[in-house]
Amino acid sequence: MPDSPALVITGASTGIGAATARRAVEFGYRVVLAARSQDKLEALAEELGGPERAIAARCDVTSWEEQQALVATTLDRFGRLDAFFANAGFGAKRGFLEETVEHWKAMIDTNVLGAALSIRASLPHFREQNSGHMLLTSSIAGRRVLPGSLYSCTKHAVTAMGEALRQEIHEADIKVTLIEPGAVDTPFFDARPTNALEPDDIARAVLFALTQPPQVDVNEILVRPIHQPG
Ligand code: NJP
Repeated sequence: MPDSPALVITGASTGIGAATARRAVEFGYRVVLAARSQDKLEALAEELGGPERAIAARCDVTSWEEQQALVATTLDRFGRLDAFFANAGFGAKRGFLEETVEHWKAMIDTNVLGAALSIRASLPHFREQNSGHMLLTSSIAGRRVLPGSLYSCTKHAVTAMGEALRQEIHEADIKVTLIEPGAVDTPFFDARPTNALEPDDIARAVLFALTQPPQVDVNEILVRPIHQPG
């Protein structure tokens, strides 16, 4: 167990992040669970086997200080950092006259700046050890433009960020994977969607990317539920 690889997951308190944590532990990872809801993170860490397997680390991804502290905690508690899943994010109603300006700012800060800060916090360590794996949750909405969707614009930025990072570091032994879900039944939606994927469907895609041999860099995985038209 002390030599098991360490995976940081942001947005780990619910949905895709929590499901990925469960799968990752099953695959032998130690996980650092990050989000703002400390109580949910602690309950999940307990479920996953306690401090030797899973640590709850409160982190608002919009804070540079908290992202740096998240990486420092991982290295301090587990002695290594092998992969970072930048997954925290949320949406907004479609329509450029919908939502408040404050909601827009928080969404852009979380979905775009938060992902960039996760890269900035973990990359020095990946560079130093010349290995590591950065995974980013984009979306089908990061591949297709949706009418009136500023959320879709944030996810296009994440898709671009993954490719920009890949091109920057391609000579290093560092992998970059964009995860692009279609509709997934999570608290992301106020009204739960029908005909959606389960969070574990995306978790298994994340583990597919994580468990490839060293020479394989899975750069994008787009997963729709069957019958999703767009
Ligand atoms: O949603 P949900 P998902 N700092 O609401 C956290 C994308 N996606 O699992 O901080 C740190 O269950 C929040 O925790 P808390 C989506 O855009 C989804 O579906 O405690 N963490 C929670 O753990 C997102 O990027 C669908 O409130 C922050 C997590 O983020 C990712 O999948 C489709 C935070 C959100 O979990 C996971 O979303 C798609 C902050 N500032 C892409 N703000 C879908 N569900 O259909 C939020 O294409 N969190």
